[in-house]
Amino acid sequence: MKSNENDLTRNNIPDSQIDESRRAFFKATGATLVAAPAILTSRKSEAQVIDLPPSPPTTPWLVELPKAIEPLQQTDLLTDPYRIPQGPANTTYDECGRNQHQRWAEFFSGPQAQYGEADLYELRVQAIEDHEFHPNYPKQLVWNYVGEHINGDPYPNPVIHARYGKPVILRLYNELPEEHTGFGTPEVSLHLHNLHTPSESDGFPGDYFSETKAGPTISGPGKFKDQFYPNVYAGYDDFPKDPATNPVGGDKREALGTLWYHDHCLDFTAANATRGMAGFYLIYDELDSGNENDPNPAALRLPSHPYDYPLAFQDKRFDATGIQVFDQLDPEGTFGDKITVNGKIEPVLRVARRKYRLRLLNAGPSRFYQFHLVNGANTQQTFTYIANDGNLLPAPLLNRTNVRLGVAERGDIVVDFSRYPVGTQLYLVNRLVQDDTRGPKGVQAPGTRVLKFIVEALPAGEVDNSRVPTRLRPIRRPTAAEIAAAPVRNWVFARKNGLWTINDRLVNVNSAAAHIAPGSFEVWNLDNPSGGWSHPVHIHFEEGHILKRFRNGVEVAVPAHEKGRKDVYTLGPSERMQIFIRFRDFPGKYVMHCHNMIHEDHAMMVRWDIVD
Ligand SMILES: [Cu+2]
Repeated sequence: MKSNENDLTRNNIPDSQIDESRRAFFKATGATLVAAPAILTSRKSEAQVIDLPPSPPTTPWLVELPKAIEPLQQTDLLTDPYRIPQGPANTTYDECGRNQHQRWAEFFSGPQAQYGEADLYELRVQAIEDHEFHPNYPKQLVWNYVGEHINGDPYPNPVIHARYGKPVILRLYNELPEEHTGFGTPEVSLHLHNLHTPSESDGFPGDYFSETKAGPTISGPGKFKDQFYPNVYAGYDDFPKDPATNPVGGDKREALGTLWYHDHCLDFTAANATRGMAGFYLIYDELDSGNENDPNPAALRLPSHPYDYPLAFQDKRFDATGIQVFDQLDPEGTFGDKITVNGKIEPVLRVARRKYRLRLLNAGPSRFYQFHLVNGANTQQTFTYIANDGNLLPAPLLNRTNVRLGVAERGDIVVDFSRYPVGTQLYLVNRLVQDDTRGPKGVQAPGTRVLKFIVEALPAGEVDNSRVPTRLRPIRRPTAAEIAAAPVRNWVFARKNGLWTINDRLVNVNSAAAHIAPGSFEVWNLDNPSGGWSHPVHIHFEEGHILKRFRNGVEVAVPAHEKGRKDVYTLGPSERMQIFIRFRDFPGKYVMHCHNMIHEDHAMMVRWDIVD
């Protein structure tokens, strides 16, 4: 658990002195109050990591996922006059000391939000006592974002449906117990990956809060924090809003679709996210409208709700009694040997005989996946790959057999289950071999079955009008002139004294390593000279274009699914890549980090700022 005193200490030390020993001190301090079920050794050897016994066996296919995942309903935040969302922090009524929402007056008619101006949601981070990962394991404590289901029940880690042109204010209450047991820390910073979000709502790792504690980059603790998501396209300054020609504002080629939110608390992202703080945020627009029967000729009419189905995969480890364990002190973390799908181990999803859009998310903390769809004889089935990292590709990739996902990467696929008779059983398998948190080793069939599909008849009277057009979303690629004119920045991802560094430095949220002019663009070289580790590098706030990839110094082809816009750049061993990225619309502090959350927490992260 962090203390204010420790945070102040870290605040005041220059970057050069935040060395490994001091960092180890913080991590150890952070763990003194952690009790079972966390593993408590302060520095474990590799041998000890390997000695961790495997998770107890589970009987597959005992639990079913819901056939439909309803979106979170809105909360009325406007009836209590003291708690109406507003530009500045509402510290009088216990909001934490966040910075003022940027550009508020461009989205709201007055100092407070009015009815109809934004979609309003409320989530509460809570300790849930009775989560069941699998019927063979005991019900256990998890930490979830809890909303309210449309039927009035608690709705853990809800799926939020948003729309370009309609801002969202998400009010997050932190109701985690201050004195807690197990891994994680009860301060939170919610990051919505990778919406074009103003800095103060980005879930910057130093912006964590609880009722009594505040991170080094916000001004005070509080019970809640409002996050403002303008839901405009990137390029808002360059492509101004116009009621007739550009009603959303920004460059519609920059639209995102499959996003997810998770905790991003400094030093504890892996622990908090794997303890259960992660959910989906899906955003739609005129093109990707979320309605397969949309009469608008511009609409793509991809398979839509309830046949637009998000699936989050997490790797988890359980002790001999079936309770989840995680070592937040070991810089190599805890490698998960059980894969949960939307929080369940080896679940079944009953699907109708029709097309589905499956949104696959690697929600970490550190395992990579290569998913294949197979039948009962392990024969590969084909599907259409339509989006990577939440960005629709310019054109669908047809007849694909696999989706490879680094941590935080997303892959949207369309599977046509109408090709199979009723009763057909199919499996999503992971064929990527990996046995520690350093990275994947190779591909091996038949792989591990993580999800079973059972094909059922289409409900009576229903017709599948969905389609996958030959063109999806146009892309604005950087021009040769822009690339030639772009300043170049080099970032080296390396291991140092058992921790992880970027350009030889551990994270310091108080100091930016790059100061970037608003509206500018740059070429970044991301370099992983190590032969031993893979780093799925995530850059907040803006998507980039991969220009070139190198392995052992030799240029290699950029795979087709990486030729769209990206926010996770997976660097394999001895790999380097060159990317082009713009910095637009909302100045402030952001980060780049390895999204192997274990590397991120042990301290492979760098702050960069957009500043005038
Ligand atoms: Cu890494």
